[in-house]
Amino acid sequence: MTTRIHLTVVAILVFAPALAVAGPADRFVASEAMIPMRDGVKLHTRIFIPKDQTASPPPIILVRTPYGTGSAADNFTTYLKAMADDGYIFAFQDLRGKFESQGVFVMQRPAREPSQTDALDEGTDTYDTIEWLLKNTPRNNGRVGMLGVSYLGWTTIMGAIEPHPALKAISPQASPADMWLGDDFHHNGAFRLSYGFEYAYELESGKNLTHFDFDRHDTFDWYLTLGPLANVNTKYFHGKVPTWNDFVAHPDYDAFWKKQTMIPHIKDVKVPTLNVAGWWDQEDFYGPVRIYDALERHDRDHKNFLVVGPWNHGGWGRQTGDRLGPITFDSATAKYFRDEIQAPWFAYFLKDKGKLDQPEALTFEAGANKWRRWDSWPPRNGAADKALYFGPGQTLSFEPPRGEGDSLHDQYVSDPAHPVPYRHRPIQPTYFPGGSKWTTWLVEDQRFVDNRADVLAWETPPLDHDLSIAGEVAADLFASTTGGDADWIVKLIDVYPEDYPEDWDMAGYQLMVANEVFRGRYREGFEKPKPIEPGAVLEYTFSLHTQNYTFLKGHKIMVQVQSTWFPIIDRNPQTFTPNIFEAKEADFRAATHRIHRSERHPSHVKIPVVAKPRS
Ligand code: PG9
Repeated sequence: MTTRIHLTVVAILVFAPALAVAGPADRFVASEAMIPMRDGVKLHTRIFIPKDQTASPPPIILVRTPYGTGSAADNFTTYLKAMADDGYIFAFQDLRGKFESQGVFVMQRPAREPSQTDALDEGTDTYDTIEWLLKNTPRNNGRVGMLGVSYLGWTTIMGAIEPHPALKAISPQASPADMWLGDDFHHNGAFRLSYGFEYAYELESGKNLTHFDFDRHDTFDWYLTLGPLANVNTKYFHGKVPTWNDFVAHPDYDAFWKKQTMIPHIKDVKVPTLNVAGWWDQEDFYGPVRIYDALERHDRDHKNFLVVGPWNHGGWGRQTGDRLGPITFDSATAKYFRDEIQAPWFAYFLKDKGKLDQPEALTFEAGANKWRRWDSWPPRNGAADKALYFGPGQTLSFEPPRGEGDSLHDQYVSDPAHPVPYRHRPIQPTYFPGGSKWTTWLVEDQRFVDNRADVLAWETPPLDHDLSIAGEVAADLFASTTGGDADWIVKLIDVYPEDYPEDWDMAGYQLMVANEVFRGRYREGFEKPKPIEPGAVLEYTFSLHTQNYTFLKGHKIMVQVQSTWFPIIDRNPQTFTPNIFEAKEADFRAATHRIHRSERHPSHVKIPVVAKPRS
């Protein structure tokens, strides 16, 4: 096999014309290769070799993508600039079945079981690619690194489950870990409709990417007019989008989703790993922290690290990172990451350069606008959980509620025919080429829904001191409904002072700091949905994930609860139907939901309060 691979490479290197790339990639010679995998399928790979032949032999950086490699060289202007300046061989590869690669694309192809030694997965494709690159790129130093954001972060971690011995450092960034529990396609069983629909179509309508052709700019209207989810296949996809069919066939957390997640395959830290996440990542925040956590359980030799910055999805790879939407951070956080963390990380492991000054976890504490170093994440010491209880008159306080009685609740009518928009309308298609506010929706001012009758809010008085949190935020709701099912959406919000001369646009701004949705039918287990008994007060506890944030003196803390978040989350019919993807129009009914706040049913949000905020 080796000889065959070798010959193929030579042929490609001879026949593919070497292109001199203009601009920032000027110092590379670019070529293309079709790299054969063990089953004979060839994967298209763009290779950039430094022109400078006098420097010591460079390591190889491998990036594997479903999104095409045509603009790979653009990475040298920002995301990979510091590394390009330092001198690496870069290889960007199309996954099986995508763009110019042969084979069949499978959305997040599951890792093979250790016993399936003849099976193929992203790990074997990575292995075969590394083997080829080592033998066929001139002057490489025999070491390989991998990195990438999101799907590319996922291929990075998948490549490290049964790694090639030359793979010496990786950085999976915003990689999804579990598409049903918390990443792109579902959160706690609630289906991420607009993302799931648009992404599945985009990736699976052809070898290249194809945007779904909406007939209107505000997709809020489009999805509402769509009606029940069954109409997707009847009217648009006609059973031709495999991932959509999987959504329909696997509404619950069944073997399909459990096989797709790589978490059970993580049994060791085989390669030094720099996990990267953004606090306001609109796609995959659950994943990178979950992967860090899974690796950490096996990290005997201290090779596993975490960095979380004030970024949206992949925000560390673009621009300077001194702001996100209107929120400012006082320093160039993304540039800092690229120059002072990412580049030194790979230089240390792949070039023996410098020393590693990487704390176990490095998090950016927005509000205080400072980087913090931690010995563990979430911190084992230094923060204590405190409950913020919902009270009468829309108050929120650390004092538990007193008394009993039916009146100790707040209520709203949640109507699937009039769902709450998850962001300001118009809601442009997710990846609309003309510009979409998708990328910053998590930092939008929540006042746009604050006065709706179907959004409840409780808030503290202005804080008389800075209050910092570091660790996990969690919701503990006691709720009842007149329906047979309900979604519970909880948002922890920093309310800026009304008097804010620093920036009047920010006066009274409601910034989401943590949030999550929970589909009520799964309160007793994700594998088997159960109807909610109408009128029964039930407890729902779920994580709003970890955060490191300072609510500044004079700001208020608010919690909002609502039951629709459309169209990022599909509408819960609120009548129990075993599979919501097959629900009928008549199943969608308004219901009255109550959030209880009595001594016996003290709804609250738990926050990890840092004992002494550091300066
Ligand atoms: N969030 C995207 C994704 C990753 C993996 C699977 C599905 C979607 C991405 O940005 O790549």
